[in-house]
Amino acid sequence: MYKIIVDTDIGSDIDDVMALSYLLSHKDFEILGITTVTGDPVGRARIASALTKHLHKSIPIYPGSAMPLHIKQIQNEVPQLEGIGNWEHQKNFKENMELEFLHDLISGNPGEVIILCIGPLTNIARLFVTYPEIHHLVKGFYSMSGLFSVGKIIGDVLEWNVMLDPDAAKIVYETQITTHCCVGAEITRQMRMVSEDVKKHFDNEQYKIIYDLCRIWFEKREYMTFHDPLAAAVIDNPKLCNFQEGSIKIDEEVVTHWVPDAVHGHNSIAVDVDKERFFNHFFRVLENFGKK
Ligand SMILES: [Ca+2]
Repeated sequence: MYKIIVDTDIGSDIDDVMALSYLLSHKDFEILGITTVTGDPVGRARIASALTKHLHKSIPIYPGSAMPLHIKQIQNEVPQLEGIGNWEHQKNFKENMELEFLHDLISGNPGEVIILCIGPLTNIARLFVTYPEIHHLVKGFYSMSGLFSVGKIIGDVLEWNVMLDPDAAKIVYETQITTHCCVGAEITRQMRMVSEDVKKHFDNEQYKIIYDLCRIWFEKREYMTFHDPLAAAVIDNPKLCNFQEGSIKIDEEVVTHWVPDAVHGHNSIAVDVDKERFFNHFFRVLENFGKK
């Protein structure tokens, strides 16, 4: 059983809904807590609670940082809030308690807790700064963040989660954790599916809540990219990707760089992915969604 904390910006890109649904469906994951990050963290917490309540799971949810450490927030809106209108959800949350909550979970389960960060890294950076010894007690840290093969990439060279709070990303990347694993955008971008094909999976009674949350996405976009679910899935299924050891650096333009170094590096990144295997695994796990 994996004890996991999920730190998420659920409510913007749709893939956080997919990642959380995956983890909630997976019999080998025990979600100890959920924290939310970026603009309107309470709105994001409400969306997460709609999923947990629907599945009758009592998982504590704490809204975290609305603002990056030093720069302006550009992810203020939570478009998927529209999707929870008909679904029961928690409306009030304890605010400004997320760091204490994370600290208590990790120190109460020393060496057992895995953190999965699928949003900007603000909450986790603040945790590591506020409690400078806590990272020694973390079993593993996984994130969907960074973009590492810049030379080979056509299009954007900046990755969203790092771009929204590069100062936080730098702190987290420099923190030594036994397993410190990033799945970068050049890998997760490959996990793309045509919206019509995604709809075929979720347009039925079992997945009605997921479908409602995706509705706005489907209206406006032809594709869905499963960035965050891949970062979640490699925790229990590391064979989905090959990984390399080394160090992550962030330059002044907020571009992430990868320095392979199996001896001194404490980061690891995914360097490839088996897309078919991922989707087979993902949808197999989702078959348990809502089933006891
Ligand atoms: Ca996300």
